[in-house]
Amino acid sequence: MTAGDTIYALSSGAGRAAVAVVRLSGSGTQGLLVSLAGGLPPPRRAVLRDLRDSNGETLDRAIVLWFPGPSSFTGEDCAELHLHGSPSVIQAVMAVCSAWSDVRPAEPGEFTRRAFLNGKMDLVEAEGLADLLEARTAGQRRQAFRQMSGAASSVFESWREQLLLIRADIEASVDFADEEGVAEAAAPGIDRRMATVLAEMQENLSRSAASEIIRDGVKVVLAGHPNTGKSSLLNALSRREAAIVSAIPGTTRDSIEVTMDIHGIPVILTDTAGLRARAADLVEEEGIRRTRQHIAGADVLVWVWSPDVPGSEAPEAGSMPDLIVGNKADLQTSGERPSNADALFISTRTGQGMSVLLDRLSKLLQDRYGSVESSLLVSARQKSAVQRSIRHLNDALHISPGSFELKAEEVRQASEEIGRLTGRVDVEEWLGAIFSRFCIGK
Ligand SMILES: Nc1nc2c(ncn2[C@@H]2O[C@H](COP(=O)(O)OP(=O)(O)OP(=O)(O)O)[C@@H](O)[C@H]2O)c(=O)[nH]1
Ligand SMILES: [Mg+2]
Repeated sequence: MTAGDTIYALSSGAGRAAVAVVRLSGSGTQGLLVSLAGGLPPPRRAVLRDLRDSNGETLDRAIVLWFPGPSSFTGEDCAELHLHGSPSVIQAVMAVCSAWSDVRPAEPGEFTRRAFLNGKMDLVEAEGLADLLEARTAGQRRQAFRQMSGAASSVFESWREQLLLIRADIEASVDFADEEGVAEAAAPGIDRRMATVLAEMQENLSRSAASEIIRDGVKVVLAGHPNTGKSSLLNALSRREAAIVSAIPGTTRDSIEVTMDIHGIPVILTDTAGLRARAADLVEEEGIRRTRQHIAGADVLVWVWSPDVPGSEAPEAGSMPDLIVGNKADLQTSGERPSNADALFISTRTGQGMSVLLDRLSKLLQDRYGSVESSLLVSARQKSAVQRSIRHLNDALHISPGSFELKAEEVRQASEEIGRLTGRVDVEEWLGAIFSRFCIGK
């Protein structure tokens, strides 16, 4: 990527639509806009203009927006062309853009990348923006918005600032170890302040597993013996024929995943191969091995049994189902119906009990994952950065007060990890913190 390039892209979705948005960024934007629209509109005001190619042919009548840098999304000169959304109009306007020298199609994520490089957003905000664009549920949307809007970043930044100041205090103790009073003045409370930041990080880390689940989806796994109706249940819950259903035990060989939204919580619902001691063949055996893996990795395990499959009530040894569901309630069998009030008995055929099951599942998901929006760490990258920072802080706390240099070094690494988290690691800033705090000019 050459920073000098001007980039353009169709920023709205592909295909026929009422409106299509072509976006431009870079120093060539101004010249291109003048040529296309016959002049530069006032900044940040929507104006209606005829767009013309170099031969003077009118291509479209469009809404044109001009965002001179640095007050733009990328920090560079930017423009938006709101065109009529036909492929022909889009193609004609893009052809004019590409004919301009030093103007080229943008690479994926390049506008956001430029925004990051120009300091318009940090890495966490960029991640939040990416998450927001992918958000499928209300929970995902809220979580992503908090990251994108900088609310999470400001907390991370405050951790980093506190660590910079703590380090500045330790450094001062080193520099003035011989001077009476300075070391003593700086030393008290350093460990306590470190412990406070550490506790805040740890608290966020402990809540982060649930946030990550909200981001990626809760893994709900349907397991049980063959022929109990797991695939039928997956189809009923997802309201589509995603899995093959048949009366032959061992129909499902490979696990099948569907994503769905249960009252704002994203769910990855997985249908698995029925568990039985003797698999019919190697393929089924492999399927059963995968079922066990899914059971082990499930966030929510649903055990499905049915009265016409003897012995199917008892969950797989060692597994801890969150819900046990008896299926085929419509069958007039001599099979025992569970008597306790908690027992769920449904029929995927008649729909009996399905709403109770959905309510129960929804309540379980809400209880566990419904209030996780307060956790700030939502991605594996963010989590591991904080984990590393915590490790350095723990080490720092265990270093004896006399070993200033070692302690300071651990705190430096701890703050650097947080700096990496937001993408703002900068040695100059660190020096600034020390010098501004201690008036070392004396
Ligand atoms: N009577 C009745 N039959 C059902 C019900 N749900 C499923 N079945 C039938 O039970 C049989 C097995 O259903 P599946 O959904 O394929 O069962 P499975 O648990 O996925 O089976 P495997 O893939 O072999 O592990 C099919 O013939 C279904 O039509 C129900 O509520 N009532
Ligand atoms: Mg099946």
